[in-house]
Amino acid sequence: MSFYVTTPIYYVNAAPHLGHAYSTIACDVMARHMRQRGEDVFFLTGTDEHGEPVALAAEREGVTPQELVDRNAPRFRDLMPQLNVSNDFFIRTTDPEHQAKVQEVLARIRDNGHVYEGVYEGWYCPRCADFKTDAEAGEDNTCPIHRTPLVREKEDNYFFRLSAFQDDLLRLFDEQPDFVMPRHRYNEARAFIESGLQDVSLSRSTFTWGVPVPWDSSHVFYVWFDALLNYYSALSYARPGEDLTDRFWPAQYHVIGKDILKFHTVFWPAMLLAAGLALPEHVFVHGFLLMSSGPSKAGGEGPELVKMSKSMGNVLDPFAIIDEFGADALRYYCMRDVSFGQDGEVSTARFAVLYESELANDFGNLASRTIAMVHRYRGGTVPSGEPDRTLAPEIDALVGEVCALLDRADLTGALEAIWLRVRRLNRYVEEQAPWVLAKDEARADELDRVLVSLAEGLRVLAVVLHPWIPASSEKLLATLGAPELDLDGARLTAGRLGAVDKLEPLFPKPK
Ligand code: ME8
Repeated sequence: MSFYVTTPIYYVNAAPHLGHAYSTIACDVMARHMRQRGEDVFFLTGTDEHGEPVALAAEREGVTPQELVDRNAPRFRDLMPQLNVSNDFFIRTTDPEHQAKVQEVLARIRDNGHVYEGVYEGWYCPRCADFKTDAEAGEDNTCPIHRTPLVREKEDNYFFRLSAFQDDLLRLFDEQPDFVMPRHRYNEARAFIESGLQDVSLSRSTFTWGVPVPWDSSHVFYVWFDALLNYYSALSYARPGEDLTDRFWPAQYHVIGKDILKFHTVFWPAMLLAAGLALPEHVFVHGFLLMSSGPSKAGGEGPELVKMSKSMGNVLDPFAIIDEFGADALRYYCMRDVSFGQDGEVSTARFAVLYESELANDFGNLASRTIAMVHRYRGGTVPSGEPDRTLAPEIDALVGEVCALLDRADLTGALEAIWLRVRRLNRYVEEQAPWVLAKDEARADELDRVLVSLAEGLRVLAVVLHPWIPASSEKLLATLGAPELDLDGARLTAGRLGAVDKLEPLFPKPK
């Protein structure tokens, strides 16, 4: 089966921050997990490079928009290996192939009768690149997300007949109740549709930085229509000489933050219907990472790390964490401390607590102790006997639970299920007290059973945890001499392990 997952494509006029890392890590967990299930996976991320904000930023800096995006896009591209993210392609909306596809699809939408020429007059937020309806315009005509003044725009535009899709969209929401996840976001999107859809601008004519409208050279496409199509266009040119569209379209999951819900759950399916293209299975809308102190953050922004007061010690800088603790620690923390789908507060203090109590103590120590005991009591070779029958049902059930949870994109719930087993194995060590068994030759079989159970349990955990903490998992599996990652093998097995290496602490104390 194919599995196609996408992140939003990020604006290049600001630097990458924790919010961008968050969505990307979440998609990476899903992609890596599905690869472990043997699925044919394609994972896409990239940058959104057109539109007014980029044109204005370039003007301010005295460079061309192309120069600006060429300077900034690599910062996002370089973020991926830093996060140990396994994306299959990185799309830039300035790629000529993308632009040609945008023109092709939007011309088709026009040929299908869903585009007309008109005059737009209304409110616009340059930071959202969003035309706000009167109902959306906040008090005193400010942007409800950014709380900055909206601009009154009047310009000749081509319009997309969004209003004509109201009934089709409601039918989609009826027939596919998990089209938008989680449920409260489904309700929000549905309420927006039910409140009545207005047609939206498809093109802009007051600036030129965008994909040219093929039937009218004085217009460029409105940046959102250009950006959304990245999910479709990428498949046609990600692999030179090969078109992956039939293999991966439509996506199983578009993962987005709640700030861009309207575009993905209303505009996007309407556009696809208008173009006669298949609709994605799910749009998963996650919440915001919030920081408790410092200046309050407007809802549409990532945590404004730079603006926060370092003296308050609450700046969660992803790059500083990666430098000091490695990408796994950041990946784990983001997926663990904020329930995926909800808003949640993050802080350096909570990071430190979870790093020490869960990664270093619960998991790291379990690994160190187990490997050390295999060396101390059995010369570095895991005994070949059967693992403990009292442990097997609980450990062997894990992989099924994790698969079921990830089928619903419950990335936090799956970590919780895994951690119950980490704790179970730690209790097992205490209950069995191998150091006592080791003193009694007559109990050598019992000690063998405990050691093989622990080593195998650890192997199972490392396999299942791989999507969240890939580097540590691979290190541990290499130590155990069992590098295979497929989930079919994530069950306690006799005779699977043999000689093991020494293991440096997986999550060392901070310097
Ligand atoms: O909106 N917490 O780009 P963008 C969690 N180019 N996630 C956050 C976050 C936070 N505090 N802040 C940002 C755009 N994000 C458009 C998208 S898609 C066709 C075009 C994440 O650079 C979250 O995924 O503003 C949010 O939706 C996205 O970054 C916005 O990134």
